[in-house]
Amino acid sequence: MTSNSSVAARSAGAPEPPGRPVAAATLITVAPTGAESDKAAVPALPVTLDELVATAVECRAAGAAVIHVHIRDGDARPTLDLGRLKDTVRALRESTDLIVQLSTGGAVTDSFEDRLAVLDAAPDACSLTCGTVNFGDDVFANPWPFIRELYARTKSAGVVPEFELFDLGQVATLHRLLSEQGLPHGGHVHCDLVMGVPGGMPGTVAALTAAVAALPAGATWSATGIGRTALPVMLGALGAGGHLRVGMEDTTSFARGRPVTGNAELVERAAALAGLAQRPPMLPDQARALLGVSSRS
Ligand code: KMH
Ligand code: ZN
Repeated sequence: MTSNSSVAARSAGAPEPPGRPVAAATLITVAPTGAESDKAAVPALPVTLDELVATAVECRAAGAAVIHVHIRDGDARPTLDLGRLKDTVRALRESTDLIVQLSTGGAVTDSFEDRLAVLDAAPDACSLTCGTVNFGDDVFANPWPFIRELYARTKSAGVVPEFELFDLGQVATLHRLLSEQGLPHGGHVHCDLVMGVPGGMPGTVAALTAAVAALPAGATWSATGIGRTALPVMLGALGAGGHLRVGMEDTTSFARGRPVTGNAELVERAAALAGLAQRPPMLPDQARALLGVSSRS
């Protein structure tokens, strides 16, 4: 048998390879702002509500289905002001059909109380980080009592959590959370591997593979690589059947020495790579069905 005919024989009627199923389409989440970059240093960062809405519209057109939102105050500093959060949710819903996912991570300086209160802005979804991690020179604190309280509140508020995982130990905590409190609102577990944070797991394909192998059965996942790990993580995630998160929260350089000009070009690049991988971007309605987020009536 030639090597070509052996390939044909293997692919005709051969069972699916073992492991997690590869999704037919790619969920792209855009994280446009974050809490870490300064507007003065990164002028293209969307920090006002108008800038955020304009970015959201462009990113939706480029292939995003979910927006992961951090907001800023009038001086462009990170804030969890509830009035601003409510205005933001409303404005994003009025101008796009994106799934609105508010950050409950906020900035490293935010109190647990303020982070819990984010749910009062009634987003479709929220982030929920599964453990404390060194975060550059800072510490992003997520002790167990806070995690379980936040998770319980997502259920009573009817908000779909996305489990943010910065290292392998946080995957173990996710298992602990699910075994204690059961499935999230919406009934589906979706995780985001945040890789390459100084203090968290590295943005490598080896780390990605180990983290994915440890996820709960049936969970779907996306991945994002911070800074220069953005591309290796994106390519690895596409190859391993995962989904993508991109945006200026995680990456402010498009290429070496070339700053990002706007979030849309990061979404366009992710959508193009997803298309090349024969897994084109998912529409928001498909993403709602995947994640268990109710349709907007
Ligand atoms: N800004 C980081 C300290 C999240 O959004 O939930 C936390 C963060 C995670 O970005
Ligand atoms: Zn975030």
